[in-house]
Order: sequence, then structure tokens, then C-alpha cells
Amino acid sequence: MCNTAGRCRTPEVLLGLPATSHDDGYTVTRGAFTAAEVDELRTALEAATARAAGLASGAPSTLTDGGHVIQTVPGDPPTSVHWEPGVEPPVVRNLRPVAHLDPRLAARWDDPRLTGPAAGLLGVRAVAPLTSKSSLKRARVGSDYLWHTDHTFLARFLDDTAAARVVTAMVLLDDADADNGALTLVPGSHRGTGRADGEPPRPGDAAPVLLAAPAGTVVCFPSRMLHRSGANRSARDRRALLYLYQPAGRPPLDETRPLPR
Ligand SMILES: O=C(O)CCC(=O)C(=O)O
Repeated sequence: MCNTAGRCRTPEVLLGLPATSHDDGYTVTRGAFTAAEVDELRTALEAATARAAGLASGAPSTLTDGGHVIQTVPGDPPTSVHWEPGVEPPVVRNLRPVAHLDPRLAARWDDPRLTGPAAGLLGVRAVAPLTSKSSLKRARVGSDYLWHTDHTFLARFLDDTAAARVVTAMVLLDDADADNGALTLVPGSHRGTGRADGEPPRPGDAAPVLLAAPAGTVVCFPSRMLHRSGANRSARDRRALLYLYQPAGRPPLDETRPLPR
């Protein structure tokens, strides 16, 4: 089937199934979103980022171990604004949650091109939103993400099992490659447990895979999958939206209190 711009999608994508599937625990769907759809998401994300950054003046802030400043701006729910470390004038690194800040972003929660691969990886019929993030990786100043699994962050709020039953659907809003900080995953690493933030791949892990891919690609991977991405040394932004899904019937992260440590 083709749209009015003449762009065609495979029947698999229309059915919400990943066009490319890997036994390694993740899926990559190139061409999932059309150029016009990517443009709309970029515009919406830039509007949301400008709004959140505008609200940050005077908002409470915390300093991470790595020297990053994170502010919490009011909203329903509030959004964490994470700034690039040591960059003047200040540049936003990411927002969480982000989708509720613009209806064009929120509308994608139900998109079968995201829910299909997420449900497939989780092995369930229906999924529910957990939380959403942006990753802006601006040209020349976008900083790296150390080796980590999303499970570590989620386990602050969810029990171990629930934190493991989460999948991220990442929508690339710009072409991504090694120069502008494309995502690197370690295939199969989601089968292991207990990886500390910053811990590199272990002997016996599969070789890391750099996902160089065009804007409009959707990458889906589970919360226990080890991943990182490099700094953006290029003159091109490397923006992405990340929608985190869980099995249907569970509350969103922002309705969940942090667990006692
Ligand atoms: O944007 C990226 O390259 C990585 C983002 C990420 O790993 C995260 O938000 O946990």
C-alpha cells in the first residue's frame, strides 16, 4: 500500500510487525516513518524542548555523579530537563517524560509501528505506555551515553521482574552514524543479569553492533540490553524519541513511587 507521496510500506509494517527481526533480542525497522512524519515529529519535539527549557529557569535542580545538571519543570506529569554538561549557552541533552508535552508526540503511543515490535519482543498481545524520553544529541555538543541497561534506572521504581518486562521503541529523527553518535547495542546481552552502569561488554558477549540507520527507522530493544552511544562530533544533530512500553494493565512510571533503597 502507498500513501499520497508515493511512499510504500510493507504489509508487515501496516500490521504492526517489525519489517526486520533479529534473534538477538532487538528489531530494526528501516523506513517505518515517512519523511513527512519525521518532519512532524521533529517540529513537535523542538516545540516541546523549547517549552520545557523555558520553564527551567528557577526550577529545582540536582547534580549527577557525572556532573550533569537535571532540573524538574512543572507539568502533569513534571518533566526532567537534563542539560549537556559544561556547554554554554546551555543545551538540553534529553527530556523525560516528553510525549505528553505535545499531542503529535503523544499520538504515537498507539502507533502499530511502535506497539507491534514492542508487543512482539515482550511476547504479549497488548502493551501500555511506561514513560517517554527524547535524546537530542546536538551537533558538536551532544555528549555520549556510557554502557548501561535501562533496567538499572527502571529498578529504582519497579521490582526486578517488572523492570525487565520493558521495551524501548526508539524513533530516529535524523540519519545516525558513527560520527553523530548512533546507538550501539550488544546483541543477546538482555539474557544476562546485573550489569552495573558503565560496565563494558563481558568476555563471551556478542560483538557490539553500531546501528547506523536513516531517519524514520525504529529500533526496539529490551530494558536489559546493554547499549551505549558516542558523542556527536559532527555538524549534524542526532535526535531521537524513545517510547518505553510494558505489558498492558500496568501504571505509567510517573504514577509509581521510587522504591525504598
Ligand atoms: O540516545 C542515545 O543514543 C541513547 C539513549 C539512551 O541510552 C537512554 O536514554 O537510555
